[in-house]
Amino acid sequence: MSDNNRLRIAMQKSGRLSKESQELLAQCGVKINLQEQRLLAYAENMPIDILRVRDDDIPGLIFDGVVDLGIIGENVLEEEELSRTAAGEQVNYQMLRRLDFGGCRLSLALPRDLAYQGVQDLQNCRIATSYPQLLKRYMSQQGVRFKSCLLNGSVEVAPRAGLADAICDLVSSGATLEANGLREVEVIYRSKACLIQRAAPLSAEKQALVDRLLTRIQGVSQARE
Ligand code: PRT
Ligand code: ZN
Repeated sequence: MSDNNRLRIAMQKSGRLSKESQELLAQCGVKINLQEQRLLAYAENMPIDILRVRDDDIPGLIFDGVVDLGIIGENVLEEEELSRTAAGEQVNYQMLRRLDFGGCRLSLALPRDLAYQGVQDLQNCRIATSYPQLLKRYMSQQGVRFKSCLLNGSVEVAPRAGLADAICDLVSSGATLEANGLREVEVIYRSKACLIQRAAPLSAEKQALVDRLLTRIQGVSQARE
């Protein structure tokens, strides 16, 4: 990778967070020449390198200190944190700021025609999800036992396919649940994109640059209110 004096920022390459992550940096005055297929992009006017990866890789890159800053959904961040903690690892990072995009909720949903009175009704059910740790934490707080079915995509078809009784998936408009004959019954986690920093201290120059970016992000967000 390029020289160590440049601030390394990881963001999603392509997906729901990419456009607004790029816009956030643009609003901070960072001029990036993004070439669609490239993993690495360079800022023209500041000592910043952009690493464009799958969103799932971003928490680990921060926890391992491989990059300095990351823009990531809190859902993915917290799932990876819980997963590493469960594996006995220590996880350290700094939460710099919640951002104004990427809003969604992680919800439990059931086939529409199934009766539901409360989360106790899910006792011993099989629940399909891409977020087993967040689901496990919620269910143990509620004192409800369940069986997990890990799917990294197409979670919403699991009940119809006979793989699970219920699902726990991200929802924004609710259209996907609706289209699959499912009903949202509990919101277990609310997420937004956030800006995080690795735990190990940065050089004085890099930290000064991070502080300048944060001031600009704050300015942009206040101007919107
Ligand atoms: O390729 P890569 O691994 O980087 O991307 P990805 O496919 O894993 O993630 P992506 O781009 O789909 O989402 C990135 C992040 O955006 C998520 O981790 C969330 O923090 C945030 N986000 C916000 C969402 C949604 N809204 C969302 N609606 N992520 C996913 N969805 C999906 C959901 O899983 C379901 O399939 O959209 C569907 C539901 O949407 P509605 O509008 O029909 O309710
Ligand atoms: Zn992903």
